[in-house]
Amino acid sequence: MLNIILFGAPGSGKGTQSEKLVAHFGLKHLSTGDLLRGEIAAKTPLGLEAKALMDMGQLVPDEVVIGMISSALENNPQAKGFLFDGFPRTVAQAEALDKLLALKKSEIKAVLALHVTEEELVKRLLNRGLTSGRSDDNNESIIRARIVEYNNKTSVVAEYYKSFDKVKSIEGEGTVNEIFSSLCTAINSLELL
Ligand code: B4P
Repeated sequence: MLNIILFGAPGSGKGTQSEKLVAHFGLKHLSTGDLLRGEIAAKTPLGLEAKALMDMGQLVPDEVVIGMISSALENNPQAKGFLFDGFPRTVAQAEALDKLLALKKSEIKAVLALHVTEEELVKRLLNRGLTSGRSDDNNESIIRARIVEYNNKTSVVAEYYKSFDKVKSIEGEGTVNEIFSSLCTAINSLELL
């Protein structure tokens, strides 16, 4: 299986690039943000709990997202690989993912880390907030809180995977197609290994 993590701060292009990558490589896209927004739209108890945290720019509890990913892995036994988008966001989530994949006799092949400056992140998310209807995108202080949460809890996930030599840094500023091309080059170099 080809399992890839697309890693980066909020607004770094994970969702944008994931759509193109799954179409190109035939992977199953697993976005915890999309799964959580699905729960919110369906007004489930989990969705209501998640919405309150997401609206403050905070992470949803680890056990909630790990449970969602565990179900998604079980529900897709035929997948030739997974593209994880926005997950894992904490070291506890990363350790849980490694265990879930080990049960499938599989592992993360690479972590592709998109690098974008904070001012560009804020600009992109405020811009998306004009049309997305997402309550976490239309207020600069919430966007900055999400970036603080990323710096405090998520950036260490890259260190975790660096210790296994799995991280590839990708320039995340440029056109969508330029960044897609860099990601494809990184993935193709893996498949040749
Ligand atoms: P997510 O849904 O994962 O969203 P995100 O990080 O905000 O955005 P993403 O990175 O995918 O967006 P993109 O750059 O593609 O998370 C939302 C919330 O859910 C989190 O804050 C958290 O509360 C919760 N959550 C999710 N997963 C969790 C987990 N594992 N644990 C705990 N909580 C979790 O797009 C941004 C904008 O940039 C778009 O408008 C796009 O068009 C634009 N853009 C993209 N590429 C561009 C480029 N090259 N140039 C210019 N603009 C570009």
